[in-house]
Amino acid sequence: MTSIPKPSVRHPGLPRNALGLTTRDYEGGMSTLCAGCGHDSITAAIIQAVWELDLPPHRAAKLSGIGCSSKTTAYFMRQSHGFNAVHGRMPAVASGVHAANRELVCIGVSGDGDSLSIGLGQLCHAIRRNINLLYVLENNGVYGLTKGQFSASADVGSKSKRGEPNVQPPIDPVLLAITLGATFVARGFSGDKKQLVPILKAGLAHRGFALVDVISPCVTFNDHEASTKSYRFTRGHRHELAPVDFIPLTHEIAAATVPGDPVSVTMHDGSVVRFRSVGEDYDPTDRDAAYAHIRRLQAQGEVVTGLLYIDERAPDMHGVNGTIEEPLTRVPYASLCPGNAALQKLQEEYR
Ligand SMILES: Cc1ncc(C[n+]2csc(CCOP(=O)(O)OP(=O)(O)O)c2C)c(N)n1
Ligand code: SF4
Ligand SMILES: [Mg+2]
Repeated sequence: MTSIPKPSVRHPGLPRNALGLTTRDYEGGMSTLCAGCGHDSITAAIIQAVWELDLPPHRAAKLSGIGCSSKTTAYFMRQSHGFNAVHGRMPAVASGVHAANRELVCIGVSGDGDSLSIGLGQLCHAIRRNINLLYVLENNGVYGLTKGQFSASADVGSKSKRGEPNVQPPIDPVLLAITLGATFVARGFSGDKKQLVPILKAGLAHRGFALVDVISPCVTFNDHEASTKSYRFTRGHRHELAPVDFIPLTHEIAAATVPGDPVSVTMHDGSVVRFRSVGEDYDPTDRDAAYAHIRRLQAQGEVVTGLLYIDERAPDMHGVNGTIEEPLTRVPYASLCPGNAALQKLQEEYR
């Protein structure tokens, strides 16, 4: 995807991470989105998360489909690998990337249109296979790029900018993912970077499919009075389940065992995700309870945010298929391909 390069001028005092890089080193091209679009705030949160994780840019692959949201992979990590797939087909490409090189950190960005209509089947099977992918769903309730038609995540009764009400029941990506057996499910708000950054870091550390649904208002087509995906509505109806801390392995892990700390989940790499209670008993490792809790608050008109469900025990796609630890991209061709004689023999068995 072509994008306008950013000027390389930077403040000499910018803090550097363990790799000696500043957040500016994790930026991409200049955004061409509308000023105030929630998607740009999510890009900023992704940049902050990968910078804090000391992720080497060449070890990441950015994948997306089509939409304003899907354009955003051009706006961060310009030194990473990238593939902008056709509409709704990002999960298939991500599956291929993960199959071929399991060492790459896959970051997928999609929209509610891209994910919940044309790409719904793709999303469901990527969840089912538990491919190792951070899947950021930038959810604004509309097809922003094609000028504001309702998407499948629009709530009943939510009105378009011209005043027509949506009458179709919505698909909630969070409930869908929990039902399908997703191993990491979270929801954030583009206007709350403080909450979103640790969620993204935990999603990146998770070994398996990590769905992060982010309410991301479309200021041009869906930020008016009668919209349930506007800045005002989301700020007024947001229910933060429990503040989330992500503690990478390199930090003081002992902090994870603070007395009264309700749930701490140790991730595969030894990092810890910690949930601090805010007065209600919420167990993000209980799938049925998580589903019921989200539904209950939804019925009260609340948009539940936070880390909603996590399962660090389930094997990812490579674990299920028993593939070798070494990335297939490093296996010599002669070992990958059995050769003509072996294939002929195999074919004979089916004659
Ligand atoms: C096969 C195909 N069908 C339809 C389109 C037109 N189209 C482009 S983007 C889009 C929807 C984008 O909505 P969403 O994923 O929610 O992204 P947003 O722009 O809201 O961020 C559609 C229908 C297309 N590009 N390709
Ligand atoms: S049309 Fe909407 S989603 Fe697209 S860039 Fe503008 S504000 Fe963002
Ligand atoms: Mg959209």
